[in-house]
Amino acid sequence: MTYFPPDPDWLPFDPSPTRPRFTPPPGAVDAHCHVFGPGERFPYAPERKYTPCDATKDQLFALRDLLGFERNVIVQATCHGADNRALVDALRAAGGRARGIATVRDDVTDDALRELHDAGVRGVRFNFVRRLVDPKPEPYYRQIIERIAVLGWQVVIYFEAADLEERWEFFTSLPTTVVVDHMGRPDVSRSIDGPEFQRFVRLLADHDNLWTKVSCPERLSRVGPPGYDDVVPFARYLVERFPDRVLWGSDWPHPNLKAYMPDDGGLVDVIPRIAPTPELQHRLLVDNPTRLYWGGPTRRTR
Ligand code: 0GY
Repeated sequence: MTYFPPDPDWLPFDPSPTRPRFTPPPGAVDAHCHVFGPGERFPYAPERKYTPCDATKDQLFALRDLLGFERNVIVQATCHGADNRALVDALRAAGGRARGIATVRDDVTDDALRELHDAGVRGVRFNFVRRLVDPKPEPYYRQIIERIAVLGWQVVIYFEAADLEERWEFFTSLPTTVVVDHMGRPDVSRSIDGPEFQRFVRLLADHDNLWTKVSCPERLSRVGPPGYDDVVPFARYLVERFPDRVLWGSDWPHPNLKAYMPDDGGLVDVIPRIAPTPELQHRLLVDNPTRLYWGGPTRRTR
């Protein structure tokens, strides 16, 4: 058994978040969160670029209940590499109330994919953020897509805003549903109408297989909590323009934040400001993630 001390500057998640004032509708899904370890049972990957504090499935499920959510989509984090055992363990323990997004290599076997599917995995994540991974050449990802598309899985992509132009052809050629993490990480000190964010808007407007998570105000904001006022207009713009292709996630346990750790209840209280009507809230928190990860019910919105 190996003990993995967290990085010296690692900020642990808030151990006692507040209960939010906003009550999510029944069936709400937290569509972006992680489990870390525990490292002694599920070792962190040798190729990882950070070592977190443990953040276990039981702690995640307790948070889900406190925040008023019913389901989670657990996303494999880079600190576990392509070893999805902690993810699968959490999915199996969730009793149908969680789905997963895995990381796989191009040599993954069909049996391994089938096992992930049976546990509740419904997609793979390709991460292009260089401080987290060393991105691979495009054929590598295409080989994986060929393998997972037959399972009906989706692709989640994580990139920095500045990378979108360079990877446009690749992202727009993907044949599956594609979900972009954290609004493509806009620089929220720039204008919503400026070329950078509008390039991202065009990505969604011109490709109806692309979705996005309106998540991570704590990562993107310059002004910070409690209001995250600089991020709200960007998220609200996407929710109002693409109401049937947006998801919300807490991003618990908030890896790699360096300045402060958010109160998770406070993050939930941002939701009614980015999705200002009950109808938009229902689509964001219930209809969209249920359709994408649990296969229904679908509701025509356009
Ligand atoms: C996030 C964001 C980050 C980390 C990861 O897989 C990861 O390690 O996604 C980050 O550092 O920006 O979505 O959790």
